[in-house]
Amino acid sequence: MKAIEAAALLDSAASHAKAVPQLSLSQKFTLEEAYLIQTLSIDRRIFDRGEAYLGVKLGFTSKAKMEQMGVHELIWGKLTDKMYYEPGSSIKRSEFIHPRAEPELIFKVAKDINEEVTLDNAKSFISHVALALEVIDSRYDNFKFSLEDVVADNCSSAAFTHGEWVSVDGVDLSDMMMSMVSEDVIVGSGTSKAILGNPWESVVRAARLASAAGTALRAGEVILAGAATPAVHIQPGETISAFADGLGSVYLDVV
Ligand code: OOG
Ligand code: MG
Repeated sequence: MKAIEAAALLDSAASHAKAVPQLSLSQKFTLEEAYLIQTLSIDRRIFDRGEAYLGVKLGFTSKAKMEQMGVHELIWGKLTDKMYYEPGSSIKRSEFIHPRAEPELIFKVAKDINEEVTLDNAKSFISHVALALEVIDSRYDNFKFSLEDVVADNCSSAAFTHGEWVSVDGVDLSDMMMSMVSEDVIVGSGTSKAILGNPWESVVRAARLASAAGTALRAGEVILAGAATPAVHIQPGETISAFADGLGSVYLDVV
């Protein structure tokens, strides 16, 4: 299958909420080809259907996630406005295949990043941070994939929301308790430290990935930093919320 066909297959699987077999079961492909498939599938959203590009997401930034999914390399995907939900809004289970939620942090880029960023200067490119909830939904049968499969599938990106933007000067992200609650039960909790040892490292790594790909992270775009805890399945009738010290809470109603 050509990259353009694989992109169409995965995009259609997402649009129709119907899983497809892992690509790697029928063909070998490289990580570079996987990113090409990802780009071509995002191009369909942006150029064919007019979705707006919002920024990037990182995947497998925490051990918990790597272990849950059996993939141990940092990956990145793209976010569009179709994936964004206002906080507190309803999300339709039927529009997804086997959605799972995870609590995350999201950064707002204040100044174009087209250079190497370090932990020391990362803050100077970012104005705000917010608590986020990401809904991931692999387009593959049984939520199973190889590294290349998941990259081609835009890192399972499906939906996200976030709470109020907070100035980065007012918060300490280094060891923040983050939890996810469903119907008054804690379904996941961890510290922000689980995200690459320090969530600011997500900005460093996103900048590095962008530079390696010959692109930039632009002012106004977002960086979804990666989950600190394993993802949990979500079901209709459920309200799924995330909480973090200093960043408040955010929720989605699953209908
Ligand atoms: C891939 C996406 C991983 C994260 O936060 O680590 C991810 C997946 O687990 O399906 O979004
Ligand atoms: Mg995630």
